[in-house]
Amino acid sequence: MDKLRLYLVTDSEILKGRDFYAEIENALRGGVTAVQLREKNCDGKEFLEKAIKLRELTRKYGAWFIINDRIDIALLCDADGVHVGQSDIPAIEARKILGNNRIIGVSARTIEEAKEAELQGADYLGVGAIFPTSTKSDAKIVTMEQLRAIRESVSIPVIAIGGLTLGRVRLLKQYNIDGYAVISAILKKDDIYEECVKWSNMVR
Ligand code: TZP
Ligand code: MG
Repeated sequence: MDKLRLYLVTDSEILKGRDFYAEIENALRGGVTAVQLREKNCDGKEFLEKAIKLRELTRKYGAWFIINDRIDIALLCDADGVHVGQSDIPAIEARKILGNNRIIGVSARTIEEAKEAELQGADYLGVGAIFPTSTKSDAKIVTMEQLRAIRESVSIPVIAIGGLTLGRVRLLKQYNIDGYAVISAILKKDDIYEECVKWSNMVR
C-alpha cells in the first residue's frame, strides 16, 4: 500500500481556470503516488471524461487512480478503486460490484466507523479533517488523539486528510500512518511540480 503515501485529491475549482490535466500531470511528475478524482459540481458525462483522461495520466506515472463515490465511473474508466464516505454506498455493497481486484477506501471519523469499514472489507481508511480546512465546508475535526486511536484499532492502512501542510505532516509523523491526502496545500501552489517534490521527500 505504498501508493497511499502521497495521495492528491482533485478539486478543479481550486485551480481557478489553470489547465486541470497539465497541473495534475505536474503533480504526478513531482511524485504523487495516488490521485483521487473528486468533483463535487460535475455531471456524469464530464466526470467520466475527466476520469478517462486522468486514468491515462496516472497509468503513465504508475500512480493509483481512485474515484470519489461513483462506482459506475470507476468501472467505466478502469480506475484502481473508489473512495466512499459514510453516507455513500457501504464498502460491503461496493465490493459486490467492484470485485476483489479493486481498492475500496472509506472515510472514518471514529473508532466505530473505522472498525465497521474494516469488517466490511475496506482496503484503507481516510481520516479527517485533522486540521481546519476551507476546502470541504462541512468537514468536522478529528483530533490527532482520535487519529492515533483509530490507527491502533484497525490493521488496514490509514491516511490523514484535512488542512495538511508540510509543517503539519511533520507533526503527524509520530502516528505511524500510511499516507497523507492533500488538496489545497498542493493545488494552490503556483509551481505544483516543485511542491510535490517537497511533499514526496517529506512523506517518505
Ligand atoms: N475530507 C475531509 S477534509 C477534506 C476532505 C475531502 C478536504 C481536504 O482539503 P485540504 O485542502 O487538503 O484541507
Ligand atoms: Mg462521498
